[in-house]
Amino acid sequence: MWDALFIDCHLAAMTEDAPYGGVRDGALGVEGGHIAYAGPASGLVGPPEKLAKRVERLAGAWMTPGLIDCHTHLVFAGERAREFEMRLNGARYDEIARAGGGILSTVKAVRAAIVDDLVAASRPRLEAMIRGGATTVEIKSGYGLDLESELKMLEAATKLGEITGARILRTLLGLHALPPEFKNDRAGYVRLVCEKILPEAKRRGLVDAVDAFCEGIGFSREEVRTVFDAARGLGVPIKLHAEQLSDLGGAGLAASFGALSADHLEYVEEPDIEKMAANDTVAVLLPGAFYFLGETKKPPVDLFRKHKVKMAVAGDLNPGTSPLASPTLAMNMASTLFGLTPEEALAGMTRNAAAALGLSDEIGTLEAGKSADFAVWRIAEPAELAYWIGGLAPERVYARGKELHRVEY
Ligand code: DI6
Ligand code: FE
Repeated sequence: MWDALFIDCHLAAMTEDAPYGGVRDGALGVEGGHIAYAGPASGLVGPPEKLAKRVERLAGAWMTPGLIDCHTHLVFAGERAREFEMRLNGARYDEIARAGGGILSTVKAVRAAIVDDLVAASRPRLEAMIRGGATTVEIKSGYGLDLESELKMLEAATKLGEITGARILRTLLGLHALPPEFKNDRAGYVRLVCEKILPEAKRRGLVDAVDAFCEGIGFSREEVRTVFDAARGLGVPIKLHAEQLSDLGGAGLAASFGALSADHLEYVEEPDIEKMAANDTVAVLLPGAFYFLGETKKPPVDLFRKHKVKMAVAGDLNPGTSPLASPTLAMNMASTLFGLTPEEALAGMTRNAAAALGLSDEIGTLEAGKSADFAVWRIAEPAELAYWIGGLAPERVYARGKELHRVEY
């Protein structure tokens, strides 16, 4: 007997066998937090009440895999809305920085916070994402920039998963910005990350991947290579912020290390895309930052298609460049700004996002054996998920078979 059986619904299973992996008049059985059955209702081997302890009728709703935001900086303290306001009132960047704005203002606020402060500040953002259909969220550190504060951020991310029931992946983003105390010692900071922060985060079981900001205003390819070597030595998977504002060849470097993903990629060139294809490195597109910064150079979506590089879509939720806590709005932006089809946008927040986290066996599609992570939407067609410019929300959200969110209409 299954724990639950959902019927009177359509599945956008996001398997690759049909558009959206679509199954009209589908059914989904759940047992022990996993999917026991996902397919046509006509394939059920008996009357629903005989198959499951609980039968849920969804009145023609669509079911999708739980949405996966595979790139966020969701844990932070303080705010930067005032900075946004100053900018729109005509303030220059150096004036904002002098008034205490910019990324280092977030670092200051994070360093002053305790873990519970970070959890309290970040929880509403995570819950907004869950109400928007997210069941898995990757969260990066990178606003602590010292041992204690980076660990604090990773601990806060861990706690948020325990509190909300969402699946949280934690990424150490030590090379995000140069902390003020290392202003004249870049190599010293890279050593601190490689020799102290990463090994300690790993020893405490707080890290699922490593990331870096490879950019003129961030860290060089050689600095990034040093942290990748350290990650490889510890067996920690690799991701990279690459080619957001310029081409430093970061995506190619990441691919050569077998990275799970290279993210942003507005400025990536074809040879590095070929390296990504050869190493199955996912291209994570972040339209929220592109939108918020008013960028004009788009990521080369046609080349990703040509070389069959998987495209994921993520929110990049962060206080400076992408205050975006809506997975479906990220999908809409991926379609309207970058030209992804609605099906590609949904694959980008399900199947391909799972690949970007190394979790393809567990989440990302509705298939027997995978975790029972799914969302239920009152829509007529799956294309609606990328169509609405905000305002769309699922009726129900489940992770590991457990209900995280429900509204009755
Ligand atoms: N790229 C970005 O655009 C953000 N981080 C990153 O690696 C900026 C984050 C911030 O301004 O707080
Ligand atoms: Fe980012």
